Amino acid sequence: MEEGRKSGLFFALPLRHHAPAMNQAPRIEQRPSVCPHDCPSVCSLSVEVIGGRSIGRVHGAKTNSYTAGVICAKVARYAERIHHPERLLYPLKRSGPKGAGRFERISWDEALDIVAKAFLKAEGEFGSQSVWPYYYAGTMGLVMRDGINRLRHVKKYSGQYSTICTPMGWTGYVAGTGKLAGADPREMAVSDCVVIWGTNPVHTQVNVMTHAMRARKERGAKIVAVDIYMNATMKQADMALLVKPGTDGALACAVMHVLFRDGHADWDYLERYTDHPREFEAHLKTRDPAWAASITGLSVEEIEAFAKLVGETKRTFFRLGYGFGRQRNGAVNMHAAACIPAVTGAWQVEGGGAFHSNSGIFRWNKALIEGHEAIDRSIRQLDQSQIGRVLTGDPDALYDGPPVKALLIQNTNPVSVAPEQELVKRGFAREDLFVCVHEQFMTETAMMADIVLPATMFMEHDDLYSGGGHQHFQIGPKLIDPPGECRSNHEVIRALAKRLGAEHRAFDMEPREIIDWTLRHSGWGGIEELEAVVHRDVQPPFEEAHYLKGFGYPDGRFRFRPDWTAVPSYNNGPMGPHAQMPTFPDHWAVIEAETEEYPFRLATSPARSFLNSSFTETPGSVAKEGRPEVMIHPLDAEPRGIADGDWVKLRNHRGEVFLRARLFDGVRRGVLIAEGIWPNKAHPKGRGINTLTGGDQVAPYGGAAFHDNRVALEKVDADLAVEAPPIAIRERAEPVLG
Ligand SMILES: Nc1nc2c(c(=O)[nH]1)N[C@H]1C(S)=C(S)[C@@H](COP(=O)(O)OP(=O)(O)OC[C@H]3O[C@@H](n4cnc5c(=O)[nH]c(N)nc54)[C@H](O)[C@@H]3O)O[C@H]1N2
Ligand SMILES: Nc1nc2c(c(=O)[nH]1)N[C@H]1C(S)=C(S)[C@@H](COP(=O)(O)OP(=O)(O)OC[C@H]3O[C@@H](n4cnc5c(=O)[nH]c(N)nc54)[C@H](O)[C@@H]3O)O[C@H]1N2
Ligand code: SF4
Ligand SMILES: [Mo]
Repeated sequence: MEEGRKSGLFFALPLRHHAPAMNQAPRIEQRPSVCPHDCPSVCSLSVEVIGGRSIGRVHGAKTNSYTAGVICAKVARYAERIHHPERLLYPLKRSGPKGAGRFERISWDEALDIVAKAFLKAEGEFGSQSVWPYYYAGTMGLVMRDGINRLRHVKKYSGQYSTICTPMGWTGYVAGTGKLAGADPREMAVSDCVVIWGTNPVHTQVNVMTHAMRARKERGAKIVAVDIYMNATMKQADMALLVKPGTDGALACAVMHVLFRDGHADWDYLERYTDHPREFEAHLKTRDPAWAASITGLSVEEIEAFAKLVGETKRTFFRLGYGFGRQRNGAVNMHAAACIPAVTGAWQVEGGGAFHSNSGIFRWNKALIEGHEAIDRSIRQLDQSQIGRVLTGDPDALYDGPPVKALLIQNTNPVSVAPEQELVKRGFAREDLFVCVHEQFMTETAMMADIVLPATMFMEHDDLYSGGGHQHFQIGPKLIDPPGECRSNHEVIRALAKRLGAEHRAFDMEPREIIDWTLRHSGWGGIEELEAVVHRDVQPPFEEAHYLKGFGYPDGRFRFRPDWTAVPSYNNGPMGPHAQMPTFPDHWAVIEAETEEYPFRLATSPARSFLNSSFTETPGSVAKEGRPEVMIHPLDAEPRGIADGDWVKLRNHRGEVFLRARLFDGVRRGVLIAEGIWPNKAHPKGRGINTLTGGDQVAPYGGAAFHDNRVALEKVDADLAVEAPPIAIRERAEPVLG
């Protein structure tokens, strides 16, 4: 027995669940699967299934050329998550005040009846749009993730405008290319220079490192990283460019200034493949390295050296991440970085060009999964990132429509991960709000529910997965039976549909049938064909991936000067301060700049051993991450009397958060980094890092600027113990599996 930290959050983990009984060796089979988590790597897995009942080690599949046998440590030890003694096993009904954590076990029928009754009541009194199905990518399986939209559409419940992750990155990239696809990411291995920009793959998508490091090892390629602190990826780079948060547009402009100035612009390519290259060159005249140095904090020499490297290395691969998009000028900065290979013409060679996401290559026909024929365009699309505003009745966030009276939540943990936590928590505490949460664990969102339903994990149901960071798709089949009474998302949605009078043929189909239909209607053959090859590689041919037949716009030209209100990506209409967006790439000064009252810029970058809020429940990951900390430059700490390990308070106009100081000279002065989304309750006074982040919409199509927050920093003298409320479940289930 291994003792976890006991604070109500961390639990004792019995290790016996996959230990075989004496002298009776269970059969161990290696079975293929796919990692379901919200990670661009979508790794192809090989899972040890022990005696048909439990799982052992999880390995990266060697047969998948992108996974290449490598996965992250937290998924390699997945046994501790799937066989966790604190998994939810039975439907629960709240038996105390909201959020007090008192629940009692009830039957599935009773639970589903209560949920259906509450939804029908809300619909009867306030209209169908007072019910809001709310979900995200806790699982990336198409059936289990997106099936909730079928119920939504058939019932005309409020829509969800999904903004929490991708709008700035996707929009900025597509503004240039016209399509969400890029050079084959495996080509990083044959590059001469890999620029890892605004992503920390050592933490967030380890396979990028596999391919980039191969290029260094086999051909002496240079690795450049651009980030705002000396994170694990920056430490491995040959050239680490430490910029101030939200200044990447300036860096990109200065690089392109030098490329034009020094004759590294490929004019044949520019004339043939891009819009307005002459005007763009003229626009960049004033954006020289000295100008960018004053904005980015880099030296003129660093900028010149980076530009020279890129200019002299045609085979340069730009691996553009999500992180630098999470600034209020993030879409502009992403677009600016994506312009560089269009200036050098790097797109023309293998190992050159840019990549952000391949989500545009799979062409999934989700009509059946999501019930597209039932879509009613007159239904409002509530902003996912503004859930705090929506639930506290902000008329703008509600589009002046009815209040939200009932929530159905799957695959996401907003009472942790959404911005403006003070509003989120106030909203969830509403007595007149009915909340049903379908979860694997008693998350902070589940704690606020009226009804909690136990969910299966990926190895306990069938689903179909495709990789945003590569080009494969694969079935993740059911490998073992779920513990207790866990049911899959599909089972819950179809059971609710029945009670709510929602009709659609997919409610009567099994996941495998839905997968088969989806594959066939997307032009990829059927489920059996896919299973025969395990994973399918649908990388578009070189000419297409490198846009040699033209970019994704009708005239085939890359856009240096996009129409920001007509980027073919998101469709809720332009929002945020889009009218002020610069026409050509630039430094757009709309970030939450420091002020006298709030002299620091805080970013909330991902932790290696957590995945968003997932894995904060596994002892292995918690032990690796330690405790909530904020990285502070020693010279910023010293005048405030802050020593390493001291309690500090971060405060802004949204709220305040207590955590420990970690003195680190790998951050710039004036910048603070808090890695990981710890549960609110892991912080004193139950206020987590998203207390400080904003839900205002980033131009041009919304999104949350998680890494763009101004804050004040001060030392706190008190010894702040973390108060974690106990969770009491009557008839608490015994740990599964013997
Ligand atoms: N271990 C782990 N893996 C994860 C996740 C996790 O939480 N933990 N989350 C998953 C999810 S949902 C996603 S979307 C992906 C995201 O993965 P990434 O694409 O890597 O994006 P982020 O993780 O948001 O941030 C990446 C880096 O951007 C930096 N950054 C922030 N602001 C700026 C800036 O203005 N300029 C520059 N140059 N850099 C900046 C951050 O410090 C961070 O190091 O990762 C997925 N994988
Ligand atoms: N401060 C800060 N906040 C952030 C970010 C940041 O960088 N900084 N990143 C943001 C980003 S990019 C994202 S994508 C969001 C993600 O935030 P979330 O969507 O909350 O992310 P996850 O932790 O991946 O998944 C949420 C839940 O899904 C559950 N789940 C998994 N599989 C299933 C299933 O099959 N069925 C059911 N019913 N539940 C399941 C898991 O148990 C987990 O509790 O967080 C955002 N919040
Ligand atoms: S790197 Fe990402 S996709 Fe791969 S196993 Fe880890 S979390 Fe899953
Ligand atoms: Mo994300």
